[in-house]
Amino acid sequence: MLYHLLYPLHVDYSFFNVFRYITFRTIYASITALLLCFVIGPWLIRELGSHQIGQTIRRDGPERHIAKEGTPTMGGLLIVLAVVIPTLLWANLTNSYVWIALFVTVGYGGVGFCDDYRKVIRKNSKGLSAKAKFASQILLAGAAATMIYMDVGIQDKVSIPFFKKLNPSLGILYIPFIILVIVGASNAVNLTDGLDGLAIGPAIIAAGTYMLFAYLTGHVKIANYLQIPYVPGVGELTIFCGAMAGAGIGFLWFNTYPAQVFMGDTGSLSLGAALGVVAVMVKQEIVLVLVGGVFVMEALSVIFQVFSYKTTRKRIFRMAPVHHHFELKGWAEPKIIVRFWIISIILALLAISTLKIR
Ligand code: 57M
Repeated sequence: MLYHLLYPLHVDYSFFNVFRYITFRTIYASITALLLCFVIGPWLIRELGSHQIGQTIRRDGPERHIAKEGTPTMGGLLIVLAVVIPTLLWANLTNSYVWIALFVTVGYGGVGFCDDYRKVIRKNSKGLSAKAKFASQILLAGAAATMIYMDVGIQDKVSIPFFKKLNPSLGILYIPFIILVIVGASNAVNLTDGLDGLAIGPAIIAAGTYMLFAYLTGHVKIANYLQIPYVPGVGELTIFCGAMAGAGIGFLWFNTYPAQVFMGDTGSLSLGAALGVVAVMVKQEIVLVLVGGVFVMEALSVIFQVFSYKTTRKRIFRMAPVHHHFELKGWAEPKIIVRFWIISIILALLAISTLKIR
């Protein structure tokens, strides 16, 4: 909105030229997201608390979680608002990529909200049924995939990290592939969200990494120089990613150990899906496995644990997802969290290096 209102003034006042630049608007989108969190956060946490929108803690998990009973949840509302509002303010709203990213973020936030609402307010401990949740995720991702494939005309070629010339075309299979990326990312972030700051830290790092990818992919000269796919207009997603990183840092202010609020499915599903859809649109889909390596590791720990238990009746980990394993080994919560952040930073750097090592 600000872009549309203020940039045209550059004809009379050259200062307003600055609104043309994606870099400038990204910085201010991040700052706006942060400020929104600081302004709305304390009020929202008070409101959630006063309406007793607090977490019920399962008794079969690590014992130390029992002390977290009643921590306000659904803090993801803050994340979604702090992503959407700055994007609407600072991005070019005639850009389809921006709208698809917002559609997925709000859509998955809505699914998460329904789940949290049923769990917390209607005291239905199971929330939405697994089937309903999965079906809504597929439907939303399917709608986004169709828009990406049909409307905005993104090529169905997938970039394989480390291989400059290997870009297989998936044809119509690109649609199920996109669905897999979005739904997979969303559920992996959800599984990771089990310790204070554990999901939001890697999400901030991933948003920062995709902020860079979006900028490079949308810049014709840099994209040609790096020999990565050039996608005209996708640079506007830099602003969306900047807002996501800002919203994440703002949320971490309150979610850091010991957490004053949890994001709930409202936050985890929307953040994961947002990362997935951005990865697809900036043509760095496969490298998401590396950028979001902590989320992948958490999801794989569950898959291996379930498989091993079903086939051999033996567990690989003391408990999955793997953060519970370290808790049960006696590691302090902040130690697990910060170490997972460190792993995320290393993986993000490796992912960025794939731009050159090809
Ligand atoms: C999300 N939710 C947290 C909070 C957060 C298939 C199976 C592996 C599924 C998995 C599962 O249910 N995952 C879904 C995990 C929960 O956090 C809430 O959920 C939101 C995210 N969706 O925002 O609202 C708890 O996590 C803790 N928490 C924090 N700080 C935070 O900032 O401390 C969350 C955010 C919160 C709080 O305690 O209550 C969760 O862990 O439930 N299931 C599991 O993870 C279970 N694992 C399991 O059964 N493993 C088995 C098999 C199936 C693999 C095994 O290893 O044998 C464990 N989860 C819990 N207790 N809580 C089992 C024991």
